[in-house]
Amino acid sequence: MKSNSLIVRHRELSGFEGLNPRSLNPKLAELLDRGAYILLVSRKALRVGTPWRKSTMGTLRGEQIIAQSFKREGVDTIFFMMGGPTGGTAGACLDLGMKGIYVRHEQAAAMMAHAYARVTGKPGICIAPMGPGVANLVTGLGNAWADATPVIAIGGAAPMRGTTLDTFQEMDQIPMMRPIVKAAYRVDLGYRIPEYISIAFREALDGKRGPVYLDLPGDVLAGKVEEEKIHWVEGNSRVESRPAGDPALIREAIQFLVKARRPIVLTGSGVLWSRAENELQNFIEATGIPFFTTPQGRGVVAEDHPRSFPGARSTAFREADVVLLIGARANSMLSFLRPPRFSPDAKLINVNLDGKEIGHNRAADIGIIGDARLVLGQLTAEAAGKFDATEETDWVAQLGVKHRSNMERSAPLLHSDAVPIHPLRLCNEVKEVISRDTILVVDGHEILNFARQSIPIYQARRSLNAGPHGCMGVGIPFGIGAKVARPDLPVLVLSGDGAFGWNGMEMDTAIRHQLPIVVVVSNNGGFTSRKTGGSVGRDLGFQRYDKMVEALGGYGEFVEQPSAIRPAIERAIKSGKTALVNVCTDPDAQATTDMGFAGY
Ligand SMILES: Cc1ncc(C[n+]2csc(CCOP(=O)(O)OP(=O)(O)O)c2C)c(N)n1
Ligand SMILES: [Mg+2]
Repeated sequence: MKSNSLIVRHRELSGFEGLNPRSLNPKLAELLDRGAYILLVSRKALRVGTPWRKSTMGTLRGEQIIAQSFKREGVDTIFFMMGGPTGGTAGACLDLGMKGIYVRHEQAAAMMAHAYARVTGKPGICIAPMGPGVANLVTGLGNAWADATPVIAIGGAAPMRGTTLDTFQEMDQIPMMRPIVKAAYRVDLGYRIPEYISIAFREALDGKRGPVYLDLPGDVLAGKVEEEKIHWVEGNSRVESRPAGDPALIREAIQFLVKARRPIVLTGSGVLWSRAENELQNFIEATGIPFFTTPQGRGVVAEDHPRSFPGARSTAFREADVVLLIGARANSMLSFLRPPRFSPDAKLINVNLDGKEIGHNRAADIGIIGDARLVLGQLTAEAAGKFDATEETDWVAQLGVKHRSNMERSAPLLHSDAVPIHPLRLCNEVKEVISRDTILVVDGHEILNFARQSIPIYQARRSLNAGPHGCMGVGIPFGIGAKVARPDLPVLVLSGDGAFGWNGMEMDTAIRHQLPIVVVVSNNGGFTSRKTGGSVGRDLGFQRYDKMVEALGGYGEFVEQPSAIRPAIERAIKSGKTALVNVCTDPDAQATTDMGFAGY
């Protein structure tokens, strides 16, 4: 906080408009005359950071140009932290009617923007103050990069006129960001701000999505620019056209699939970004081919569809003779598509918008560059009359048997009355209590793996998790970002007690902004199972996270008995508040996973 700033608390404040801050406090009036920023804080409603500086007619400050450029790009929400020199940028965005969510840690702002992007399909926006604030964005932006998600981050920077002077919080921020974003630019001239914002949007959304970082020096943000000199980006500068697949390769792909005895369709987040869920379902129903998704691409078709066999995933991957991969990367989530997880003899048809992904880690027999929606439409048209989709082939029957036997094997634990509670029992209660359209966020290790096996996802953009980066701490910020994106949908966060710790303080953010997310903590007293994590640095104790949330003004429940789980979650939902249900689970329960995360 600048030394010439002052925080004014005003209980009855209902919004910034119409309020003359000079009337609140004589000391404030004096500071305002000297060009101070003003931050207004209220527990009920708030507007933050509008710099109460007079703007000469015909000029705009850099921060106002950013806000106007965002508006033209359709931005309706920003996630931000106050502080110099970007506080005025957030204020200018709020002045234009955007919703502002202000956080307790910049990492969380980046993660909220990430979830917002995954749920809406639009880039999420986060704004952080310079130096340590920007450094705190790194984990969130790195995670968005690993998850190929469009986030646009505005970072404050020390003024250009002070570069190299060791000015306050001066740091060379661009090199810090470059490896974890698609593009990073320092915005050096105020009149070019709209061009940089346009570049950021186009870069974030082009092909494989990803985060973009813009570095904004304080003097560019505060500097005035004559309006006629501003390089506004007019008209449609964002191309929405999608590439279709090469028709000859589409024909070849269908010939492969017609001849296949054990084909599978394997899809990733590319299908979600392209909004190709209906086209995928049509293709599956036209061909009868069993389908699987990456952990991040779940829900694109309901997982209780007759061609969904999640319990037979390992068998299907190992024995498939033709794999049709669509909008998914051959990364660790899919064991690089290599043996022993996949057969060395399997034929691979790889469909991706980004040609660089085709052939990565495993050569493709057919590589199709194209948008998932268009290619799936082409494949369905080409498949007409060539498949008997209703036929229960030996392959479908084999996967069905395997799926059912695996489900039956876990049934006793799903219904176990043991105390401490088995995490699968907790997952089963969550599964029973949530609606099909709930956005489910899962964070943690054992609990993530248990939930993956036991809670189906039924719709597109209803599942968020720690992602291909396995980034602990996303749970609460993802829940908040998802709720802001879709206030009409219920949001439930299932989190490990360890994972909760990273951004647990964001429960305060949810409470302040009246976002009724329900967080269920699988509290096994530490990081991972005792069997996985050993004894070094594992134990956290069975902390009362529910009391912490109550103290912040939310709703809390503490559960030790299996039969008490569901009523507690139901009461939490009914409370209409930001809620946390703290469920003590078995510290020795260890999930099995066939992911081989660290393997290469
Ligand atoms: C940011 C980050 N730091 C550390 C790790 C390493 N890590 C992976 S799982 C895990 C513990 C998760 O424990 P918890 O959230 O309690 O879930 P549980 O396994 O106990 O269900 C840790 C520390 C990570 N993946 N991400
Ligand atoms: Mg734990």
